[in-house]
Amino acid sequence: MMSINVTIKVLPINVTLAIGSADPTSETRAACEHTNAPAYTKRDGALNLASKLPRYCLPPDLGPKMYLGFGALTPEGRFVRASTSERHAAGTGLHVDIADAVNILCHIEPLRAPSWAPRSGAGGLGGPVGTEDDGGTQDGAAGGPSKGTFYINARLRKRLKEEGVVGWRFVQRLGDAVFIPCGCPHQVLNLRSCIKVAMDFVSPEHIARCLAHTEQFRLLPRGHGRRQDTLSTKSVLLHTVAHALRTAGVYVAPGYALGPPPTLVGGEVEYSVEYIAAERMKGNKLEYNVKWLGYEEWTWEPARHLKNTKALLEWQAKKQQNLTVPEEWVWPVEGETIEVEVAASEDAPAVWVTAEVLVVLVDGTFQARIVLPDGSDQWEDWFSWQEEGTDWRRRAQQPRAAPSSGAVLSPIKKQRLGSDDQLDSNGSCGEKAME
Ligand SMILES: O=C(O)CCC(=O)C(=O)O
Repeated sequence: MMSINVTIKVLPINVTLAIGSADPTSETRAACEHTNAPAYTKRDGALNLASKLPRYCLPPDLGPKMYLGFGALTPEGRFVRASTSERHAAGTGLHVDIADAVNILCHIEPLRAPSWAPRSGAGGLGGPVGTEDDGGTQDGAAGGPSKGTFYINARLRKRLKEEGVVGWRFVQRLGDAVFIPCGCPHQVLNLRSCIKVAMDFVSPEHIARCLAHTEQFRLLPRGHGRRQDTLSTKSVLLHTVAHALRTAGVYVAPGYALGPPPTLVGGEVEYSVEYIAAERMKGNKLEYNVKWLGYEEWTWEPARHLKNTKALLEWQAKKQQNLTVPEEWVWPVEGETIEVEVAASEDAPAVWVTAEVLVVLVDGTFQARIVLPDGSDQWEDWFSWQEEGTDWRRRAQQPRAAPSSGAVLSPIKKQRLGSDDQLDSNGSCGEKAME
């Protein structure tokens, strides 16, 4: 596929956007995130409430989106006399969005602008019920290609004014990032052919409005295109409240978040890494399998996320030690049942429980799923060939004891106790279960 390179100049970075390349997503996203309000526009920005959704929730589609717009002006700076369908391509009709958005004008075709447009070049033109001075061409209801059915032209604008509805009109210039608040009716006319990228976010200031619009969309008739909650607004709100309570140390919902609250570093939310358990190449990029401190969760993270962390140094040291798997070692196979040692706390006696081998890596480490015999809990953990006989063993040996219901156990090598959530209903640490 042909690829066009466009340089986007958005402070504080310059991004080269490869239009037509296989995956321009990361570049467009970088452009949208590096606005002058990254705490809002970054996917994990502290003031972007969508970032409060936990990792186990499927995130809403916040973009980035790319708008490729045809210009409404001729090279001489007059409005084109075009067919309705062509006019559709020169703008986006009147609509409201359920999320806040930032929209950046990245590229404009090099053309002469009309005398009234600013010298630096105007790509898009918009604002709540504000439109072009159309010179007679935009005379009807012209909808955008996907959004909005109506385009408010000069005649309709006049009528709206008589009803007391007025809006603003402004020109978006090359490199401008326009913030469009959720629920704000707006339309766009591209004066010149241009490329814009946009990204959605959910600000604390507008979450109430997001909810109100979600509610309105819910009441639309069945089958209506906008009768959907694309933002998962209520989930976002619920998890924001949970996050706030947890951060304030007020309340932690059982089983919801066992981990310590994340910290804010440079306006970004950061979680603590407990340790790295494995690495892999995805395409030509190195990724690490990360265990998050206090969370029963593993995620694959790009190497850059782990830069300069203690966990990475420890992982590299461990890899150094693990280099040679002894020839005589019998490799576990995926699906094999083994036993692993688990304990409720440092001091509690250990018990062996069965686990299923999930993945075996070439360095002699493997991941296993541990399931408590009574089915009350299960989790995944990593083991290595060196730990055979201490942290795990083959099935032939008899289990020492089986834990009874209600006990909350973790592998001995990774103690995770410490929060009230892991106490049993009597407030004890499940010692009864170990007897
Ligand atoms: O720039 C455009 O053409 C449309 C932008 C817009 O209306 C939006 O992002 O909601």
